[in-house]
Amino acid sequence: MPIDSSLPYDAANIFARILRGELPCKTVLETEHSLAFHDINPLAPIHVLVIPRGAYVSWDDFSAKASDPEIADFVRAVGEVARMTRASAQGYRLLANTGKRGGQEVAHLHVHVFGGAPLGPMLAK
Ligand code: DGP
Repeated sequence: MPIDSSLPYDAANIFARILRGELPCKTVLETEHSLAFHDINPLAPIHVLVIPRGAYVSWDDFSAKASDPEIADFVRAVGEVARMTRASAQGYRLLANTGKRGGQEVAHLHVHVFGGAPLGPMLAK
């Protein structure tokens, strides 16, 4: 069920639990303000999630409230993941589902990094 990204941050969400070490993940990259790990249900040969360590519901929330160092770290982490996984070698896709209509299911900002195969059209009509 997609979430409403205008809701207050819920510290019980799955990614908050991963950040606290309460749930495991397959880590790809750790930085001061960000964490990247493999998606539990990969939709492409490379499917990594990049999340900020801070408590931000969505891209909307993060872009409005995060500090410049957090934003810089996060953007660099996404790029670093694309290079580390070799997704960048042949092209890749970034996706940040945001809010109900955007299909966001976990209420902690995450950017999907997809790669490793031709990814097809952006959206199905
Ligand atoms: P979205 O629909 O954009 O909110 O994507 C949520 C993604 O999170 C989805 O691709 C599956 C992934 N996911 C959900 N639970 C877990 C988990 O416990 N561990 C990991 N690694 N990924 C998860």
